[in-house]
Amino acid sequence: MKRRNFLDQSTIGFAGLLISPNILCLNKKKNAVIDNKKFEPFAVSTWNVPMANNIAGNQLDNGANALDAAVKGVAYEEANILNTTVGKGGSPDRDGNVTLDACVMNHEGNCGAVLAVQNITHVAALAKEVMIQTPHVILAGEGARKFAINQGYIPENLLSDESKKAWEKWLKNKDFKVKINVENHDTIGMLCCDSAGNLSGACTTSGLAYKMPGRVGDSPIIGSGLFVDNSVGGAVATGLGEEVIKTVGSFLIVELMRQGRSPQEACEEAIQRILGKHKGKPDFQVAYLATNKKGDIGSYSIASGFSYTHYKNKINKNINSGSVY
Ligand code: SD4
Repeated sequence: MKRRNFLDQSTIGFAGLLISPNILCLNKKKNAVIDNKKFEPFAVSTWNVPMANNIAGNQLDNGANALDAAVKGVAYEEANILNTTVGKGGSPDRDGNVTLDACVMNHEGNCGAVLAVQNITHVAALAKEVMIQTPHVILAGEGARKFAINQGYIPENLLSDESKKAWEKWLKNKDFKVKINVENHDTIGMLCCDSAGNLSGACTTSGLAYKMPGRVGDSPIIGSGLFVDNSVGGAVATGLGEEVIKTVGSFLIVELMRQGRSPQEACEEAIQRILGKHKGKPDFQVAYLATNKKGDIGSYSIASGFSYTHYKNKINKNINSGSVY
């Protein structure tokens, strides 16, 4: 018995010696595959913004993290004087002052926002500074401007000659119902996924043209203009901010995706949530863009004319969104 025991044990031991290295090898291989798992990075932005989205995509391909890529991507539109809805060259409020709104949110659920900031072009980067450098999430108005200057931002005149002319023309009739669509658009909301599979986003705007001084829309409001949950996905909004805020649109979309809706289904349901508050065809536009962790994209708007830009595998293309009307 003793001998048999010895043999049994030694057989197990020997077999163990034979098997263990293989198991270790397999485990090592398995771990190596998990450790090295690379996600295919992508960037997606509201509207037709080939340059901004391409910048973000290239940043991601070169190893940038999702937040930095989004902030650098949207910075192109912030500096683009021809874009009259974002950054420098943006449309002013009724008094002729350009006031900018922006926010960012990263894969850890951290966020930062700046509201109604004057004289600072790159407000998405400033929102990121608020997130990183301060104990706060939101800085507004003069406080945000002072913070920017302390951080080394150079104050600039944001009112371009074109935007000034358009405002002076507007002053003659003072039409307070400014439409937001393809002819008067470009608030940029961008969602990026980096090669580590982390999602982040940025949203930046000059807001509604000829708004009341002090008015802030959805774009810098976390949950309305932008929301990211790295375990689920992200969403961004454009259009009439008041309607997005009332339904906390981007948060709603992420929560719907958490419950199992696809990004497309979630965007459509969020649009229906707004429409449910209005009788008949509304005279305003709201559009949503969303992604889940797999990189499935959804988009939907009330009125036709909304599109988004998508970058993956070095292909950057503009895609028309579905709409209710
Ligand atoms: C706002 N949502 O301030 C922004 C405007 C916008 O394209 O999206 N313009 O309400």
